[in-house]
Amino acid sequence: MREGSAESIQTLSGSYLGPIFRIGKGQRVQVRLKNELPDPTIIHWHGLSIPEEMDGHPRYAIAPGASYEYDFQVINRAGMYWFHPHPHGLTGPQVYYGLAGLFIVSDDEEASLGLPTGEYDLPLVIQDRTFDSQNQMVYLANGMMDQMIGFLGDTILVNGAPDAALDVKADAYRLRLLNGSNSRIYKLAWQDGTPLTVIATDGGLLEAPVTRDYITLAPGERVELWADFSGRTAGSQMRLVSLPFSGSSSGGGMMGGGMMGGSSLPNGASFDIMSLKVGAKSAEAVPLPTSLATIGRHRAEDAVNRNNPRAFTLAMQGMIHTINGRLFEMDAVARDEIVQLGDLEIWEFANLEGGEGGMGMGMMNMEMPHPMHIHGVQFQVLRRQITRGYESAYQALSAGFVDDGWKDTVLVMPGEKVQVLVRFEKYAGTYLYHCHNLEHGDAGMMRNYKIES
Ligand SMILES: [Cu+2]
Repeated sequence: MREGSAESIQTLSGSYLGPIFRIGKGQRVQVRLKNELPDPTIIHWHGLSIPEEMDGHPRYAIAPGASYEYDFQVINRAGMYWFHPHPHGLTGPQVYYGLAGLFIVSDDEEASLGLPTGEYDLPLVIQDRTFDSQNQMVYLANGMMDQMIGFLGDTILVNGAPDAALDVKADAYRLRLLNGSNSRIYKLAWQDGTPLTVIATDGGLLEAPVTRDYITLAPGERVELWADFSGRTAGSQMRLVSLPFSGSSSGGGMMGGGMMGGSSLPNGASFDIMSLKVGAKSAEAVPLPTSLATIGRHRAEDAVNRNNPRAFTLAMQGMIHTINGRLFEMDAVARDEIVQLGDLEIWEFANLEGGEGGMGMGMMNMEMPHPMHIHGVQFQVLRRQITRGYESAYQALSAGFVDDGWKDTVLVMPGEKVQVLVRFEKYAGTYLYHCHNLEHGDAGMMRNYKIES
C-alpha cells in the first residue's frame, strides 16, 4: 500500500498470514504485489466486486521478480472479505504455505449499529496444516489421493497458531471467522451446546441475527458471530469445536479422508478449534441489535432465466472433478458461460458425484461436497434440493448452512442441487467460477465465465 492511515493495515503478530486490510466502503486501494516466489503468482480479492484485471485471474499471473499494481475502489458493503493467490495449478500450495489475508470493509450502515470494535472485534482464520518432525509444513504427502480429496492437515491453526487459546473479557464480542483451509469443512459449535448467534456471512451483515446449533463452514466461506460472555463467570472456559459428521451415503462414497485419505484427521473428525478463557467484565454492556442491515432481496421471478436456470453439473470423470464435463482452460469461455451485464440470473449447481454423473470410478467413486465460488459477485441462495438416497450425509451438515444473506461461496453437497440468484451488476469482463476446495480447483475444477456489456 502506498499511503493511507496506519489503521488500514494490521499485522497478526507471530503469524504467517498476510496483513489485515481495514478499508472503508468507497475508498481507493493501491497495492503493489511483488513476486519474490520461485513460481508465478497473482492475488485474488475474494468477494470484492472489482474490474477483471484487478481480480487476480490466473492469466494475469506474474513471473518471479515481477510486480503487479492493484488500484481499485472498494464498492462492496461492510463485510469480511479476503485475499489469496490464484495462479493456475498453484493456488493450493501458495495458500497452504501462508499467502492469505483478510480484507475487512466497513460502512456507515454498519457503524450506526454500535457493534463491538477494537479488541472486541476478533478476526479468526481457521486452517489445518501438517508438520513434519522438523516442524516444517508438509503439503500433499499422499500424492494423487490427496489431490482428489483435497489437503487435510492434522493440526488446526487459528490465525496461524496451533492450540489457540484466547483471553476474553466477560463482554460481547464480534468473532469473524474465515475458513481459510484448503479443503476441510468445519461443523462449528460451542462445546457446551450454547447456540451460535450469526450476524454476518460472506458478503456482510444479515438483516437480523439468526441462531444455529452448529454452523457448517466450507473453504472460502466466512461467518460472523455475536459472542456474549457477560453471563459467564470469571475463569470459565469456552471452546469452539468442530463436531463430528459422517459423510458416506454409499459404501464407496468418502467425503474426504476416511480409509482412503492420508490424514489422521479426516474430514468429519471431531476436534477443538480454540479455547476462550473468560475474565472479568470491563466494558459497558453492548446489546445485540435486533435488526442489522438492509438486504435488497433478489426475486426469482425477476431473473432473466427464471424458467431455465443456468445449470452446472459437478461430476467425476476419470480421476478429476469437472464442471459440465469440462476442466479449466486459461482463455476458453463456452457459449453457456456468457452472461449479460446487469442481468439477474438463476445459477444451479448440481452435485452428481456418486450418481449418474459419477462414472468409471468403481468403488473409488467419491462423493464429495464442493464449495462453489463465483468471482466478482455476491449472490443469494434461492433453493436447496437433495436427491433421495443422499439425505444422511446432507442432514449431518444442512442445519448449519446460513443462507440468509449475501454469499460468494456456497457448499454443494453430494446429491444436492443449489440454486443461487446472482446479478452481474458492475463490471463486464472474464471472471472465474470454481470449486474452493483448492486442490480441486488446481486440478481443473474451475472455469471462466464472461460478463458481456
Ligand atoms: Cu470440489
